[in-house]
Amino acid sequence: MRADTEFVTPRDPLKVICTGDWAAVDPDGGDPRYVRAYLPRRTSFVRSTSSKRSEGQILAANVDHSIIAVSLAAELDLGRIERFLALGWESGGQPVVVLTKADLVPDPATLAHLVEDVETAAPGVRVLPVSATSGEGVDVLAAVVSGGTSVLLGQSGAGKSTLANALAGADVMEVQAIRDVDGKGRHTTTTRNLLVLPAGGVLIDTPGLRGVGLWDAETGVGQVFSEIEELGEGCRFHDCAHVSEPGCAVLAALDDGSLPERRLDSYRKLMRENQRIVAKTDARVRAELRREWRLRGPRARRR
Ligand SMILES: Nc1nc2c(ncn2[C@@H]2O[C@H](COP(=O)(O)OP(=O)(O)O)[C@@H](O)[C@H]2O)c(=O)[nH]1
Ligand SMILES: [Mg+2]
Ligand SMILES: [Zn+2]
Repeated sequence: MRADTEFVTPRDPLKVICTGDWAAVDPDGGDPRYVRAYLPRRTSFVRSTSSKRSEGQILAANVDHSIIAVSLAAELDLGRIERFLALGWESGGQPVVVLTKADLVPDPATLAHLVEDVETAAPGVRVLPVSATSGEGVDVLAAVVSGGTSVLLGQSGAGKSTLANALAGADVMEVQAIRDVDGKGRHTTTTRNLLVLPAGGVLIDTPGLRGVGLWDAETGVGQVFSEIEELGEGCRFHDCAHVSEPGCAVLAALDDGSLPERRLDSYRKLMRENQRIVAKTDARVRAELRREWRLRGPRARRR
């Protein structure tokens, strides 16, 4: 346990108290009650704020499941799902993909195809079609989220708040009034909200994230593309870049068609993006340290 004030008014944006953090409250304290300590986080869900400033923003803490909501009303964007998955894995929890608005895909064969497509982009991840309208899959999802803390992620308009209401069994979250045909939607949910579910578990609804930047998510990216990383272990050179090296198992899998080219391209893209962010962050941290030393210099000299 730690009760340092630095945790409450931190310089590091990742130490800001956040939805999902646990606090020890003094039961004998007066009114308002005093927080005695914040419990250390088990996991945290972080994205980078904007492309200009290289800062992490913590979205949720102590997440056991990241529920990635993807609307079946819009065309599937596997690249975007992979990006959410990378963040989900990196947060330390188990990701789950829910394909929302399944009532809009009445043909079971078409739905099965869509699920399969998403499964190729999500090894080790459960892909669950759900509909808040028909109730399909909601009980399964309720069971998944009944243990621990879950965070709902996905674009604005994906149906997160509607799903949160279905799981809560009450209209607690505000849902977008206008039907969202292009999947872009407006941001109705502006704050993060924590719900205690009747079937057990805690659910955090997030505002629609139009862009999710990776934040130091190399492990997460690796987990999204676990089949590529596994193939890479069979390459002749252990530092193989899978570009033109002889004996490359990844290129061999591309050639024989067992690895889709889209997957390899997406893997490279997310890895590159992540490396850029890490490099930028390192530069920012170095600059901050230099500034601190400059400020500290004269004072130290006076002493
Ligand atoms: N057909 C259908 N529409 C849905 C379903 N769930 C949500 N919607 C609609 O999708 C829109 C966006 O929903 P909302 O929950 O606000 O999305 P959020 O931005 O991800 O929280 C609303 O107009 C909902 O009525 C569903 O299961 N089926
Ligand atoms: Mg919402
Ligand atoms: Zn290789």
